[in-house]
Amino acid sequence: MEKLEVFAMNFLLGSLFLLSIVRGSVAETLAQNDKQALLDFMSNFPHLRSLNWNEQFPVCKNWTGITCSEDGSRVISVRLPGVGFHGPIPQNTLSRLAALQILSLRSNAINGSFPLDLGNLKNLTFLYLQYNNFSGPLPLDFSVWRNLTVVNLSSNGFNGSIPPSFSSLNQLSALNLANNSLSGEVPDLHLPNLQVLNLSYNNLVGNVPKSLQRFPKSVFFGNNESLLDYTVTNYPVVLVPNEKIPNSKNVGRLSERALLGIVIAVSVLGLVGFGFLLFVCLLRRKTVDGFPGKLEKGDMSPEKAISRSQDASNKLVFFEGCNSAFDLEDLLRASAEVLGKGTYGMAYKAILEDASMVVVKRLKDVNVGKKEFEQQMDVIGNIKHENVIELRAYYYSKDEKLMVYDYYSQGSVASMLHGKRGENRTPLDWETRLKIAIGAARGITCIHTESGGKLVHGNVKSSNIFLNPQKYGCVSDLGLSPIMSALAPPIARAAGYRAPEVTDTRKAMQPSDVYSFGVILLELLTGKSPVHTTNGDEVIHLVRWVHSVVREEWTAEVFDIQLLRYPNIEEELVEMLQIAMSCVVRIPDQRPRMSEVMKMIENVRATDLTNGATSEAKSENSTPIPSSPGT
Ligand SMILES: *[C@@H]1O[C@H](CO)[C@@H](O)[C@H](O)[C@H]1NC(C)=O
Ligand SMILES: *[C@@H]1O[C@H](CO)[C@@H](O)[C@H](O)[C@H]1NC(C)=O
Ligand SMILES: *[C@@H]1O[C@H](CO)[C@@H](O)[C@H](O)[C@H]1NC(C)=O
Ligand SMILES: *[C@@H]1O[C@H](CO)[C@@H](O)[C@H](O)[C@H]1NC(C)=O
Ligand SMILES: *[C@@H]1O[C@H](CO)[C@@H](O)[C@H](O)[C@H]1NC(C)=O
Ligand SMILES: *[C@@H]1O[C@H](CO)[C@@H](O)[C@H](O)[C@H]1NC(C)=O
Ligand SMILES: *[C@@H]1O[C@H](CO)[C@@H](O)[C@H](O)[C@H]1NC(C)=O
Ligand SMILES: *[C@@H]1O[C@H](CO)[C@@H](O)[C@H](O)[C@H]1NC(C)=O
Ligand SMILES: *[C@@H]1O[C@H](CO)[C@@H](O)[C@H](O)[C@H]1NC(C)=O
Ligand SMILES: CC(=O)N[C@H]1CO[C@H](CO)[C@@H](O)[C@@H]1O
Repeated sequence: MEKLEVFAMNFLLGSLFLLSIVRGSVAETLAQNDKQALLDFMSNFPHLRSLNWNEQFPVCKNWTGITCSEDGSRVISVRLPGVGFHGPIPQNTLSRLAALQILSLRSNAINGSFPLDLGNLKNLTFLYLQYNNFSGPLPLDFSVWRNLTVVNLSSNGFNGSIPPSFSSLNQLSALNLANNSLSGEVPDLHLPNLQVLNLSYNNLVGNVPKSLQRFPKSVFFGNNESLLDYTVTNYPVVLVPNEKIPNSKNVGRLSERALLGIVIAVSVLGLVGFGFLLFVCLLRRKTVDGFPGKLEKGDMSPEKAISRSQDASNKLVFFEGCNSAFDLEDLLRASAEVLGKGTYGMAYKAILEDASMVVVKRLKDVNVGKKEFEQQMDVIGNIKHENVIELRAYYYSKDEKLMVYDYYSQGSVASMLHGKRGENRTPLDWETRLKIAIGAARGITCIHTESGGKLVHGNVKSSNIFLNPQKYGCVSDLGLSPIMSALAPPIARAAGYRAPEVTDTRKAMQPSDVYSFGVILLELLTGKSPVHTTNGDEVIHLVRWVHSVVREEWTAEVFDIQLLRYPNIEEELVEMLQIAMSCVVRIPDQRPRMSEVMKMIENVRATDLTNGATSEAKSENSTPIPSSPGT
């Protein structure tokens, strides 16, 4: 640590460049035509709930229900379920969004006939218009939408016959025309990829063509009895987890097929029919807005805190605080996008009907049986702390293991620190970084004291840390390592966090969490990723790099230049660096315990206050950091 003192002196004496960051004006690259089309759509379409479509704000980033292509140049998805649209869809509005792939206007009160001008949308892939009041015939020629994969027009007033042109949709995997007034015979539809069909509750007559006799009779209920006069051939169910996502701005997105796959798998596993309402615990607003309505620890025994749905074999198990009901399909598919691939599987964002959002994680390579899985979920689900992201619900079946969490819209600390520069990324000030560190330290400390002090987070990294409403760090994805298969030679990024003694991820211990947390502190201080490459393609490990810089006494170079704009925080930076360095020492026993780390970090700012130093960051608009609320 002497080195560090020399280093600190050096730093203080050294020349500091206070860089003023020129903030580029927020560039809106979205085609003006798309923006205008959306504005025309909204202003000509009466609706009950207001939309936050403010012309001043960037469409792609900020407008509810809109998703753009990766380069932000075109709108590719419009999802506006339950907004209270009424009357007919205004013509020549949506049809101008030529790159549109997903259109969801389900659960509104739209009437009039099918908007034929949507024929312009050659890339349309997912069409959800169910639960409206459309009437009249279906379009004759569906072949104009060659990419259509899911079509849901159920619960409307469409009449006339089913167009045989559906046959030309090679990609079609789900077709729901149920609960309309369709008449005539069912055409012979040769759709090899069709996996979900529902034609029930129409006025169809005649016989079911051979090509559709693989579907169960229930998909024809509520028509002329003559339709039920066939013998079901094999009903093949294939899980189609196609996680390749077309043109989107996030890592991956809109993997509707994957989610559909889940739905199918789930159906097959005992939830056939949509009659089953599965209840998902959604956190109440008050909990979102600051966790004051939290349960007191002693309030409820773990047994009581967990309520289970009635189905005996496979069920969505949720933890306390349930006040909303959704069916699983609503949760998984209706408005889901891929958030990204995590250490243990894909994460999806599901936007529920009431506009609240949850994250659904689909675990891969779970390595334990049901009982052990459930036990671990109970342990995780019962951790209630404002700096730990709460597990809302989970689902276990042979083929699918899902976990449901709250969604944090600002994204992870990793994306805040290392995300692409641009409209959405402003450099994190020191105040914010300090609060991230304090919050995360409190969260991990809480985890380490749960379960008789045995629980390990096991996956501490900046992409698993989010900001709670008070802007403090909040940790996620804990406690999974013991139930997952050991991670083989780690992906480079994960390796940057892993303590040197961890060879088997399943056997991670608390000191290895401390190491990983130290790496996060270094990330916050340096603004650099744990493993990154230099211009010369040399791979740099953050911990080694910081050591070498400190050794060489190239002091000022270690800190993120973004931080050097704030005066009078050098001491805090140096102090934090010392804490970080103590966490990343090689020998596990020599690392401080997490509770000690937490106290040290909490003191970083306290010292500053007693010194009477004021920092720009503090005087701006932030409140002093309160001390630990006695966990
Ligand atoms: C449709 O999608 C393809 C492939 O993603 C793309 O090349 C094309 O530009 C899109 N069409 C329009 C009109 O945006
Ligand atoms: C659509 O609904 C409105 C009332 O919201 C009604 O005045 C209008 O006649 C309806 N149009 C059609 C085509 O049903
Ligand atoms: C739907 O339209 C029919 C007439 O076409 C009307 O009787 C009914 O009230 C409408 N339903 C809603 C929910 O607007
Ligand atoms: C639509 O289908 C065509 C042909 O299969 C394909 O080239 C194109 O990329 C698809 N468009 C999208 C948006 O996936
Ligand atoms: C059928 O559609 C009507 C509206 O057209 C809706 O009120 C009703 O809930 C739907 N029934 C089912 C079973 O989906
Ligand atoms: C469909 O409904 C409209 C009224 O909404 C009616 O004029 C038309 O004749 C119907 N078509 C068929 C084929 O039943
Ligand atoms: C279509 O919508 C209905 C009602 O929301 C839903 O029950 C059904 O699962 C959906 N089907 C498909 C294929 O998306
Ligand atoms: C088909 O749709 C009807 C009406 O929405 C619904 O009651 C039924 O459960 C659906 N059947 C299947 C097999 O999805
Ligand atoms: C059902 O179809 C048969 C012939 O396929 C017809 O004789 C009968 O009238 C139809 N029933 C109804 C209720 O439409
Ligand atoms: C919903 C949403 O993201 N709204 C944001 C739009 O942008 C303004 C300013 O950029 C924010 O204040 C809103 O919260």
